[in-house]
Amino acid sequence: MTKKAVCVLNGADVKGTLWFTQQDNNGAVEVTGEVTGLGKGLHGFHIHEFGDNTNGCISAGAHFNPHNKEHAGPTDSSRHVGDLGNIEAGDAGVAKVNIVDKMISLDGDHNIIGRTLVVHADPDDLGQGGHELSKSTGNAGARLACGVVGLAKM
Ligand SMILES: [Cu+2]
Ligand SMILES: [Zn+2]
Repeated sequence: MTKKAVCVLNGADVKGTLWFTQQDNNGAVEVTGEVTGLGKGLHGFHIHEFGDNTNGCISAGAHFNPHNKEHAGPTDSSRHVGDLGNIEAGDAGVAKVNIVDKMISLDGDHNIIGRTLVVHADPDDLGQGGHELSKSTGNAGARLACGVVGLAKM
């Protein structure tokens, strides 16, 4: 059965709505939508562990990582489940998102529902930057906006 989820991002300047659709159990999840108010260029885009925004995006914790792996890029077989890579904004500060990801899920032990989607100030180096934070966060910088992923009406 198709499952659907939604996340509304609410930052000081950065806003967005992202939709998550999974056609079959354990199938790929399609992520679509738009994020506005960004600087031009790449911005780290991750699912963080907790759906807790009581202290803003900080209380969402680290990247969703149920198998205790190192941070990497979305096409790497060994990665955090939450590693969705980057989104890219154009001159107008708008990023159109269209990602198909095989690791996140809308059920089971990779379920992202109830966790937080975060958009960062800087590019995610996908674990390859050689910075001390590359293998944990991709050195993606501040958390510009976040929102909890919730079940959507079908
Ligand atoms: Cu992040
Ligand atoms: Zn990560």
